[in-house]
Amino acid sequence: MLNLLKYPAFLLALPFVLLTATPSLAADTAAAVSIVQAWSPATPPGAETGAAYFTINNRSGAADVILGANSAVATEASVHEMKMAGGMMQMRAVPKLSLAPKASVTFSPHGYHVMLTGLKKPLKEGDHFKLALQLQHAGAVEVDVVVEGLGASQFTGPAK
Ligand SMILES: [Cu+2]
Repeated sequence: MLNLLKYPAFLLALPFVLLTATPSLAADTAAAVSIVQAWSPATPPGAETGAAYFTINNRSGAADVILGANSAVATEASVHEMKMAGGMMQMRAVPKLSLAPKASVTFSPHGYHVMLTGLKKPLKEGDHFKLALQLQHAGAVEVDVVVEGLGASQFTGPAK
């Protein structure tokens, strides 16, 4: 049994999100890869960049690869990683991110994120927007991203 104290609330909400996820249109890859708990911190007025975080689940028995991302809210979306290098947090682009079979990867403020570059308007708390990831095998997988508060550090719930 889970020790509930060790798990943030957003993990406990996972079954609900899985049940309400939109099925993929491609029958042979339906639900092979799903994205849940997608969120972005709000951005201050004038900010040109934002970030999106989520958990991506590969339920298939085969590995897959995230090849890119896109969203109508920004001119460019790409997978990045924060990493400690020589005592400094550095950000680097990850053009191909492998997903092991039957594995999940959680994007979070101290690890992987989707960088949104060239925001067309500020991300406002309570809003939500579509983000699509391009996978080598599963194809395009879309998710609804909830905008949390300015400076938020985790997903707190579905769209308000
Ligand atoms: Cu970045």
